[in-house]
Amino acid sequence: MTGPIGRLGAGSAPQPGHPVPSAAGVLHLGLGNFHRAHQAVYTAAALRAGGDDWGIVGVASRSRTVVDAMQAQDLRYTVAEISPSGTAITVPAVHTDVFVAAADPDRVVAGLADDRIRVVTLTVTEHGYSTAPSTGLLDLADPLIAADLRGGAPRTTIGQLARGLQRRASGNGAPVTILSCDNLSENGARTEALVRTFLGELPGSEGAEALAYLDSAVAFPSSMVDRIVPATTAQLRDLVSARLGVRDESPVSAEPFTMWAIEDRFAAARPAWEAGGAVFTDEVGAYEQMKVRLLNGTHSLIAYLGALRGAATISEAIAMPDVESAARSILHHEYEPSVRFPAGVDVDTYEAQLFERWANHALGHRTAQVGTDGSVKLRQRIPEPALRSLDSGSTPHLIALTVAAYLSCIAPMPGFDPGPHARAMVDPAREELARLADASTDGAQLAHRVIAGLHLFGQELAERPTFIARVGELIDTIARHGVDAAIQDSVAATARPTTTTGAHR
Ligand code: CS2
Repeated sequence: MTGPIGRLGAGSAPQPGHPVPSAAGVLHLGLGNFHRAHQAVYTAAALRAGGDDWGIVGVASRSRTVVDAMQAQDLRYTVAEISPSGTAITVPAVHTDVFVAAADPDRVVAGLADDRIRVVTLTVTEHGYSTAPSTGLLDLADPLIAADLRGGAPRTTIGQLARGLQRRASGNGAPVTILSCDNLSENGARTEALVRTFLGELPGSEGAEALAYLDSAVAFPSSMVDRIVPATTAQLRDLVSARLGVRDESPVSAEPFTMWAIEDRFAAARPAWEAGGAVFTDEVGAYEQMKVRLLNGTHSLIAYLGALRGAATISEAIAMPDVESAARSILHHEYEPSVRFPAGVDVDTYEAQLFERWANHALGHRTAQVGTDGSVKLRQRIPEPALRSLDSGSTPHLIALTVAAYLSCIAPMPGFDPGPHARAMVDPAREELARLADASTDGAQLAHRVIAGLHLFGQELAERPTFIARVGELIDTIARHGVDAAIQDSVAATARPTTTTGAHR
């Protein structure tokens, strides 16, 4: 590139191809890359289909990065759809305002109470729901939740929703829909339960009015979201700026594949997201199960095995034949039998697509990104299919390998070096797990402390000694003989006929 170039803005951006929204109808919590490459793109299509009052107010939780960049660019940014055959660029232009919740917490509450807002959407990640790993319920021991319950400007998503709905209720607020777009099963019902718990925990009858308002005027439909969206890199900024002829400091890249299945249970009006291909269905539960297990569960396995094998990206990892065979094995033997597929979805086609998506080497989706927050993500992905296998008399060797590889990355046994990609993974439980690893003499002890002691994967798996022992063995195999040996062992054990008698599962 030669010489300075201007900055992306309303005057310099390509025309969005839809009316620029005149007002906001959606408040979105979690202004990250996923929202900008998924929901925002569907909203752009909805605006094209009519209804220019469906703009989005985007709220970032703590980081100023995206907010500052978008504010300097008249709220514009680029979506680069990247496949091995090329890159397609669009500028959605659907936001009417953006701000940071931590800097302006009252504005979140005021936004939720504003009757013009008819839909509140969430992409706050699994970590953003303040649940206790052992129970999956609201973590009342979390100091941030405790502080939000005491009062003042709320800092947690659940506190913000509850306080906002309280204010809306006190002004006889109009009906509103809260739509979770995170990778949790039954994400709508769970969000509702968390908000209700919060309101129920308020002193005296402080939450009563809001609870009654929830009964009559608030809907929490579930939704399944799917699009692989990597973190933004300097390389992407350069590529996009070269294509646009102006500088975009905050572009987002995404794979071509995109899917959104939504339960059609809204309290009031909503954008015509079907114009962008969203599916309104009463089978959201089946879509969620299929996606969270087949895509996300296998994704975790690929990320941890890949990182331990030195792979920086998911495409490098899945190109390794033994990682691919582990992925095929977990899909066929452990995840697929645990899933009720939605009508009309062909399993073989869906799985073939998964391998194609993971192999998209142009995307640069990092193993460290997928491996981040494993302590909260795996809780959504592995317990139910693992329990199902155990109950049917077989050991889920590849799910056990997922856990063993995860712990080897985040909490390596003393003397084992998991390598730079594992070290780059961020995890809220990292310190606690590392302490447990340091105090353990072998994998069996570590697995026991994490699964049975901490209940990191819930109460039920905590009581399955066969599973815990298998995780322990595989941690030792990884530390002593390398991850390749652990993959071979797990894949071979899966292929052998089952010998479990059913005792001590
Ligand atoms: C990934 C997901 O980071 C992860 O844990 O499994 O972000 C995945 O890329 C998306 O859910 C795809 O829809």
